[in-house]
Amino acid sequence: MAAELAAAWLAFSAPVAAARAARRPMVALESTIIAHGMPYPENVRTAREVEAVIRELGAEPATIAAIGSRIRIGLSDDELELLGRSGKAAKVSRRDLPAVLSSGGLGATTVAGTMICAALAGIEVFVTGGLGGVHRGAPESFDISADLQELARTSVAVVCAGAKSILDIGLTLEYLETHGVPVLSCEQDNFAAFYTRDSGFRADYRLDDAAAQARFIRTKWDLGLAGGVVLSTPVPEVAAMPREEIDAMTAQALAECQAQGITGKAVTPFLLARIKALTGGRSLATNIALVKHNAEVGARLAVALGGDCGAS
Ligand code: PSU
Ligand code: MN
Repeated sequence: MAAELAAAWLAFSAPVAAARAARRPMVALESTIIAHGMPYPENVRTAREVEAVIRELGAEPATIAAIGSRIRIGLSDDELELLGRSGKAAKVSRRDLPAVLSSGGLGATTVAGTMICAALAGIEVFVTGGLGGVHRGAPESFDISADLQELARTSVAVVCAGAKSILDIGLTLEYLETHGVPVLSCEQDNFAAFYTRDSGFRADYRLDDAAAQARFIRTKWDLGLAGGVVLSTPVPEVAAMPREEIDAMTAQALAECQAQGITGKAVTPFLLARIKALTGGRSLATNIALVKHNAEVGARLAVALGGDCGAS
């Protein structure tokens, strides 16, 4: 009954509906990164390129947003353009979904919001840029992304380039440990740090191979251990930012954020935009490169989960 009620809020694009009917592997994509994480027109262009990467590797991309009182699973070019260009989309996390759907507004889903929608749509793999996490100064501000709590409860694998260095990555990993969320890494032992490859913190398990990642994830869910899995993969070496530069820019952006009294859901978009400006646009190129690389890793995982292991 509950599932039927939820299904009435979902609307699938024709390509995603076809992939579902044929039980082909699917990969969910978020829309906050489009509406709030990158400037126009790079945001829309990147969204389409990321979808193409996933298709090329044999999975169907499903970009998710709230449009016209429906959770849209799979977006047309016009809908991507609307999200990326209008500047009017709300940033939609768990608490915001009822508001945007009941009012018929335009909503870009965060990692947390997209995980919920992907799970409702039966999509097991979700590709993003970087996870939200525990913000620096969280012991005072209480600013901990709802992404982490969603990972604790919703059974979707989230492929990311680690968490942004604007966060306290050590505390982010502690929080995930407390909530029993496994953190996998591929291509290196350590958890990634978004603009840079190495956070300095080890991931729980290194699994380079998609089949091994799929076996781990399927085993967790077969055991009834609900909740997400994080799969971290580093930004390709050629696109990584120098660590000293990103650290200095991050410190400056954080100071400006505090001085301007910016709080709540506005913090992350502000920091991303300031770091982009302070690096003369280079952080945006890094951001785009890492999302595309995540898409490759996510597509391979979706194929592995959909293949040998069999969808449950
Ligand atoms: N990673 C990016 N760009 C983004 C985000 C993550 O590369 O824009 C977004 C995601 O949607 C994530 C959100 O869920 O930032 C976290 O926001 P907050 O810190 O307010 O929870
Ligand atoms: Mn926050």
